[in-house]
Amino acid sequence: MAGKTVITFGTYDLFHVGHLRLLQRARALGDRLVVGVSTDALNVSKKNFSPSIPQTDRIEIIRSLRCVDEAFFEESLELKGDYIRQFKADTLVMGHDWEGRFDHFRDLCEVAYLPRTEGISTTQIREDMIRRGFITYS
Ligand code: C2G
Repeated sequence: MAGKTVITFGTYDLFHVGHLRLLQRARALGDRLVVGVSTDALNVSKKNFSPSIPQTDRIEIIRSLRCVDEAFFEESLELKGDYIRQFKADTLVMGHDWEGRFDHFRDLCEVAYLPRTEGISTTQIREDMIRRGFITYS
């Protein structure tokens, strides 16, 4: 395939501008952006976290973005190498909170860690909504 394919992964729960900017900057590193959206089951089993927004809605939002060419469900954290090969990715992009954690994929593709947007996160949005009494945790 002509051009450079960039791949990135994430949950993108309660989609916010930090997610958007990361995806836009990832897309700018190549000609095609493929996004692995972590499934609900993966979040529950590996991160002990149940997303507020179901995976079918999360992937629909990601697919609708102008900067995203293709999205698929990331079923397991251990399959990144397989996904890189499957989509013939030239570059893996991750947020800088993962710095160094994916360097072993450098024999498959380039690996880039991009800075996160300061001051916003899904956790912060959830906490703010709880503080305001919009949602409660049982
Ligand atoms: N992000 C960002 N700025 C923020 C918040 C998030 O740039 N303020 C980026 C993250 O670095 C990540 C993407 O947005 O690249 C998606 O974030 P999450 O949904 O929190 O995904 P993450 O936990 O990094 O999942 O294999 C998937 C991994 O579990 C990555």
